[in-house]
Amino acid sequence: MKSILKKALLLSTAAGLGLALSGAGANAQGQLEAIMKARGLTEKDVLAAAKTYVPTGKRDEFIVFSSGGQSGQVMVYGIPSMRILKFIAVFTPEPWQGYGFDDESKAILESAKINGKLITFGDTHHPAISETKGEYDGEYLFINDKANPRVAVIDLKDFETKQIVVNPIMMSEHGGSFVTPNTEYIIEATQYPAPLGKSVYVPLSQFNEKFRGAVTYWKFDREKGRIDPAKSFSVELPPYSQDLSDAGKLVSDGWSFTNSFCSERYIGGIEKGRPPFEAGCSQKDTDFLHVVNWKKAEALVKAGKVKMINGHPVVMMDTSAKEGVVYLIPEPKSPHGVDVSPDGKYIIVSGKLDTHASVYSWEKIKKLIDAKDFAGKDPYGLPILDMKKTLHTQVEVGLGPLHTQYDSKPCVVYTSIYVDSMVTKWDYCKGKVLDQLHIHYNIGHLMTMEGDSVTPQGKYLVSLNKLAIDRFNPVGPLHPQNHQLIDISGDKMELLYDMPVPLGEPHYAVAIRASKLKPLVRYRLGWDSRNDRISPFKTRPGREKIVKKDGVVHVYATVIRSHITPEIIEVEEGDTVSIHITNVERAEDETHGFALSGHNVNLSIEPGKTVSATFKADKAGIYPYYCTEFCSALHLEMEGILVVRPKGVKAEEAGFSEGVKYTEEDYKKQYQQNLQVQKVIDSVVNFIVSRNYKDFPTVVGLVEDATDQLKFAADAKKKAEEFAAKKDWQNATLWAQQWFQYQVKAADIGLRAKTYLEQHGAKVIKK
Ligand code: K7E
Ligand code: CUA
Repeated sequence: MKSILKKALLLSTAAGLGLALSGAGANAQGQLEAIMKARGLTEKDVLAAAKTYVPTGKRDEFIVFSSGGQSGQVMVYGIPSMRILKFIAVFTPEPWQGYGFDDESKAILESAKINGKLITFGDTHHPAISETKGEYDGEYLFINDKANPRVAVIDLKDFETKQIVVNPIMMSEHGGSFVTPNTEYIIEATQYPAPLGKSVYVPLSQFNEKFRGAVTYWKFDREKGRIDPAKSFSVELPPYSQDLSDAGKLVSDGWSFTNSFCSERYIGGIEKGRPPFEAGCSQKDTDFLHVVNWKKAEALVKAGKVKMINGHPVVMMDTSAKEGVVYLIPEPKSPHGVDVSPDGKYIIVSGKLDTHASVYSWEKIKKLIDAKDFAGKDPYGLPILDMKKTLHTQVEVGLGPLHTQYDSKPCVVYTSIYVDSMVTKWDYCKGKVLDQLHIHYNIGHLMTMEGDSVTPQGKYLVSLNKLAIDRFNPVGPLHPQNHQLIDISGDKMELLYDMPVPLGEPHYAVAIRASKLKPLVRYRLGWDSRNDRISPFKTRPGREKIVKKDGVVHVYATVIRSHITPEIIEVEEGDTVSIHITNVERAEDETHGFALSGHNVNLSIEPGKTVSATFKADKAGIYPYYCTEFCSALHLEMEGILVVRPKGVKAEEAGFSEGVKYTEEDYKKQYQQNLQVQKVIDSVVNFIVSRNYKDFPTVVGLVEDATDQLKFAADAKKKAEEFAAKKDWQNATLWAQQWFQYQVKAADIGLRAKTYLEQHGAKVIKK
């Protein structure tokens, strides 16, 4: 460690790592050197650590939404730390969030049945963030299910899935979700051809005549935050095995682009000695890029020039050929990704079996279309443009190029190279390679910050890899997936971090500047978050009740630290029970869970939320229920019993027996203690209200919560005094103890608020 450079590097790195260097500089440097030596770290490692480490309490600059592949979920993590923040349940039940367990979210999964079958997984591929004028606006997220053609809507106010729509005419898809620049539509394109409609039989011999592809434009109703299937439509395409899609932007707005990889229209049958799909689908040197004028298609739908298939309007190919909706452009062999540049002027396509990335010019394409200058027609009458006349350039980027993402620097792009396992950085304006970086191993998609918006943010790139092989500690034959973080701020790409993903194949991801997201911290009291409305089962504290209506026992319950009300629910064997629980907390992060023994009931109830669980109590017995989140010191006591009486057995008043017999002395002791505690609370309250606490929303929330707890304390105190007046020392003491419980909670919250104010420099406003 001699060179000055090295020393400077170590010092700056140490500062980045948050080590205090002032005064103890030499000491910290010595420590850092010792750690590097002991752990075998190079300077490059330490620099990478400094670039990715986010100290405790600090937050990430970008938030990533990654496909969770076969898990049917979406993974959320931060950049540069790569810390996972959440898995959003979408197509698959997820117990922690109660998704697929509460009645409200079960209804979402049930609305997405296919031919009456409940599908409890999804093969998620491409997340897309809603856009306004081509910029990510951070309001909604969409994701597709390739296996069972469906698209889901996630609201980024609470990161919950609100809707799943089933494609009415496709049997599989892949080219979704991609949004148009103002999120007018969410694009979903087929993958494997099939007759349009739902489960239509046609013999394979009629493949060319009856099998079809399509692209669906799902209308997004921003007011409602939902897709409007009634205003959505599709455009019929030839059975070419369509692949990825992208929406045009700015100059190419109103158009969309969809690849295909089997314009050979080949059908396999390896079991009968026919060459397999993979051979048959790569015979020709080119496939077709579909260029679709969706604005024109939209007008044709409005004019009724469609065929209704399964109740859904489809612009058929003959109409498209006549009206100029679909154009085809040859593209090199078995392409995969198609990515429109931020200015909308170029479309980059990569052929998996080629070494080139092809840059098409929108200006050239548009000129040919306007001049009706076609090179020919396909068997379905769709016009074909001359490939050479539409190309801006082709660049040799490596073997097996897949996807391309844009940098903040003009003309700079990154393409994933599958076979060579690397990222190629190149200039698509001048058509030259700038840099190449090997990754581990077999990259699929790659993703830059806001990289498919009109204003990419540069800085970082994530490589989403298919294999992890030797990167991590082995965990059996099923390896984790690997996201690799790459620094793209300089001329050379630098690999910074490997992140194992133990979830599913992460096909694609999108990253948004964290400051654009404005999620809620709590719901309005009684909120049904799955339907975004006040729940008809909202229950206020003190209004809990059990009522039998139309043969169903409805339990209107509340939860708050540290009890579930009611604590005893008694029903008869065979009863249908519907428990509606409202979390009446207003405190941040005070979620309660609800698990009931043996009935597959498991709920997550965040502050303000109301959720329901309906089940049949079909076997007599004693079934404990409890809160599953360690929410307070007396969390284990947050319990209750479902008593299921055998049929015909009369209800019996519970024979309550307390463990301890309390005396007047016990009561007085507890009472005096509580008065002392109240003094402590009063001093904390004084501290808070004498500061400008209203300037701190977090503290305002805590104060509201503490005020609630103190109200409960006052109620309990009153009850204790009433029993004391009757000389019922047993009940008087128990209520005095309950009063104390509320005081403890209020004090706990008050102290949190006080600490927050102290740490955030609150000012004294009155003495
Ligand atoms: Cu390349 Cu589905 Cu976009 Cu996988 S996809 S990699
Ligand atoms: Cu609520 Cu534990």
